[in-house]
Amino acid sequence: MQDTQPNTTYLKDYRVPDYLVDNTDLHFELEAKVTQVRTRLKIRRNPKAGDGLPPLFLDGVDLQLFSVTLDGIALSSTDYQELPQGLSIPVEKPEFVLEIHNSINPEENTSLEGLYLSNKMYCTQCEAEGFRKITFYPDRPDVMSKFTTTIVASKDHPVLLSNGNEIGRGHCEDGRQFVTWEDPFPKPAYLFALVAGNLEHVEDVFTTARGRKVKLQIFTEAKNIGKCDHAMRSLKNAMRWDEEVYGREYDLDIFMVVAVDHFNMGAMENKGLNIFNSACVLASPETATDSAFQRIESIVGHEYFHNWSGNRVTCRDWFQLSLKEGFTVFRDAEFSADLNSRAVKRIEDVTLLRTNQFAEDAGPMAHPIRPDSYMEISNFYTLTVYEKGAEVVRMIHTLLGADGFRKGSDLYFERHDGCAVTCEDFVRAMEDANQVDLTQFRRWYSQAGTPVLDVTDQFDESTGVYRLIVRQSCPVTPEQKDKLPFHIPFAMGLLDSTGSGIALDKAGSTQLVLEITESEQVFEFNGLRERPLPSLLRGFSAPVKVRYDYSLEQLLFLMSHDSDTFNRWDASQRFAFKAMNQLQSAYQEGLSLELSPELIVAYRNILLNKELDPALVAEIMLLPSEHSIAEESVSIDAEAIVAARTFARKSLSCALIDELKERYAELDIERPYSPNAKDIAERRLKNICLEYLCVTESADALDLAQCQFDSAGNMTDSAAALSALINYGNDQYAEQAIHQFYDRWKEDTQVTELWLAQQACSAKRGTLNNIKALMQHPAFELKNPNKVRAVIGGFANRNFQQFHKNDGSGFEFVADQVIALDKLNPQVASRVVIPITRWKKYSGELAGKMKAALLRVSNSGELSKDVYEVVSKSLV
Ligand code: 0A1
Ligand code: ZN
Repeated sequence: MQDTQPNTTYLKDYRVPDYLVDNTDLHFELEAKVTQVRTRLKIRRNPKAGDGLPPLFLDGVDLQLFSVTLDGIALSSTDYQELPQGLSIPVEKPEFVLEIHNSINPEENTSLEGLYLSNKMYCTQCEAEGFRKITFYPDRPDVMSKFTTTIVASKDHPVLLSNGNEIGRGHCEDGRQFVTWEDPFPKPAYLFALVAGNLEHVEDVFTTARGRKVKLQIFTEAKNIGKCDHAMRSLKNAMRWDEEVYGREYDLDIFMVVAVDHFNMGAMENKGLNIFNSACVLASPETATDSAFQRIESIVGHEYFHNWSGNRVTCRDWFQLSLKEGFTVFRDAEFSADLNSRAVKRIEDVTLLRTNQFAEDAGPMAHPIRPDSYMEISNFYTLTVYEKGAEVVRMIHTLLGADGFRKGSDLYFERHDGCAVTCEDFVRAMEDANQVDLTQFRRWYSQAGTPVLDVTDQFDESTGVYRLIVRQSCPVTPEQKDKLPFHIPFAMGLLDSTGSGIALDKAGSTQLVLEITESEQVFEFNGLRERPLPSLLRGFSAPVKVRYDYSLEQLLFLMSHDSDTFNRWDASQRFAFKAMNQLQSAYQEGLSLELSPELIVAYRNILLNKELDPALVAEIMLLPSEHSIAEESVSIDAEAIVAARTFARKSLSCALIDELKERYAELDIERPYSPNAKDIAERRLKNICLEYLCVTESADALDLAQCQFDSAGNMTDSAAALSALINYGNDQYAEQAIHQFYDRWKEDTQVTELWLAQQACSAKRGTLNNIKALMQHPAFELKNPNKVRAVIGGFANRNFQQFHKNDGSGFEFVADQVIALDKLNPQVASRVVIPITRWKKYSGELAGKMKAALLRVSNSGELSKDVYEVVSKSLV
């Protein structure tokens, strides 16, 4: 049991900082076990903080303190107080210089926050509160300071990097060397970065719209130097895009990116020195899949876009995290949509939101995009803050239109450049630039949960009047019972019986954005000749669930006629959900299963439709995942979900075997690899056909997979073939493919991670015994978050069947791993625990077994704040 309960921090308690730091000079002497840190801070009383001179509090965690000097005079240890969370120093003057000498131990730092070692490279991660693990400092985003950093290291670490511009370098008498960096832009400590290692780099130049030349460098270990081209291309595309779409130019003369193997998240936007998880930056056609190429493009864009939305204008406090993250995810999504297929990007993002963010909104950790409180801020880097936050920004974009939104963002950047601000400031800039009132819209920032729109309609043949009746509601979430109505932009159209869009206003528009603001609202359309078919929430214009009782025929009609590509796909999802629900019920009642013949006909038509973008065909063919079916369930019956989906896939593959073969053959074209939208779409559809064919486990199909495995010229095809062999081949072939693949790629970290994940995610291979064996494999490392995400995360999040085994062994395993990981890396542990926190949504014995596993974590001894918060909130 926990001895002391971690404190909760509340938004309502926000106070401006007592002191400001104008300058921060840092001096590091790097050593694996004892790194010396000397800090010189120019501090002054914050004029906005009131009168008097309260003690100065500096955050500090796991630091060894040697000395504190105030205006050149050494303080004795009785002059200040060393507390568990930092230093408290009495102050007598409104301005002073404070010098601190402390040491840290990067080698022992397995939390990967602060300064740590990855392989042999020193690197930092300071967001959100990692800087306090480097030195004593007011570690909060509203304290912005100009940083100068000197790094001293031995010759084994020839590359020494920090934020800003290099202003000096040289050799020390003892043979070590040093480099000094100066960042001219004041920044909060969370944007500080330092890297030291034996690194190589690729270099390029970007010329800004105004003709300034910016040096671009990507640093990696020598073995990865051939994997940087795609990231460099993506970076230049992002820089151009931000100039064109937002009028934002880069502001330093140099922009550096470093790839590290040990990283808790995807990447970090440190000023001028982005640090990336290797998996989110390194790619080559032989080693990276299409989705890795796309992930890299969007993350490189995301981190770059933060230079304005995050760095130039930052957050006042961590409750405002969505200010930078929601906005930046929206920016990166639009960037990817502009460079690739807009519809496919939207489908992918909405699928993620519906499956995982909706589940978060319905679970014990549900929170608004601007939370009111937290115990550990790292727990709030969530799909809600990021992805739902981006949807909220998108709704503002929809309500104001592209030009209005741009006016708003210009005003926001102009007003707040160099400042630490709030979500409220963002919304106000949007309002002021457009003279609109977003008072009610602000509820999206403060209310949690996924709103539901119940839609019904009426048509009066005699008058030609059609009415849409929309009722909104929002489920109860922790600490929020009653919700006020949201302001919801609801894009819609009406189709006539030929499938054409009906004119909805005098201008002849066939699509309107209705503004829903009341709990119940009626929208009237006049002059209709026949009952129309509504196409609702086009493009997913708001993060809500829409309930409308479509018949199968109507869904089929929308699938083939809706002018909104997203809604054509969405109709197919509704169709598939209906079929899957029928199968689930039949399974639960012990009846024999039969897949709706209409679904088979519809899927055959789609598969053979050469007019449709193959990417869309692929998305439709996939069928909703087990997790999205679970999310839709009132009470999750895991066994029935697996049975229904497995049966549906088998039935489809048997019924469509000839069509699948035909399309596979047609799409199996040899060509040089390029990660462009068209080729990616064709490879995706081809590999989905291959997978369906293998579902039949026929020798023919498995031969195809083997043949593709042996001859694939890129990792997308190779990995798809491996997956088919792992999931559907007989054990001997699967085993052989697994060995062969590992032998070929064991020196490549990214491919090895993929290899681990494929086994962990396989319903067939990823049994608990295999997972445990995989964790003993030399390729696995509990201290590396990517490996943990591949194996433990793969099993718990993407191996629905094995994780949910009726005996509860999957939950027990996850509990064991959380307990072990919490000692090493609390941030990772508190993510790994999530799949066992949603026990209340399960039916039957699984709920009890999941809760028991969670209780075991809860009672396992002293927990980190991170895990304690998630576990305790899930047991309420
Ligand atoms: N700001 C980064 C994400 C990030 C957050 C926390 C981290 O460590 C705890 C690392 C990265 C982004 O949005 O890309
Ligand atoms: Zn971000």
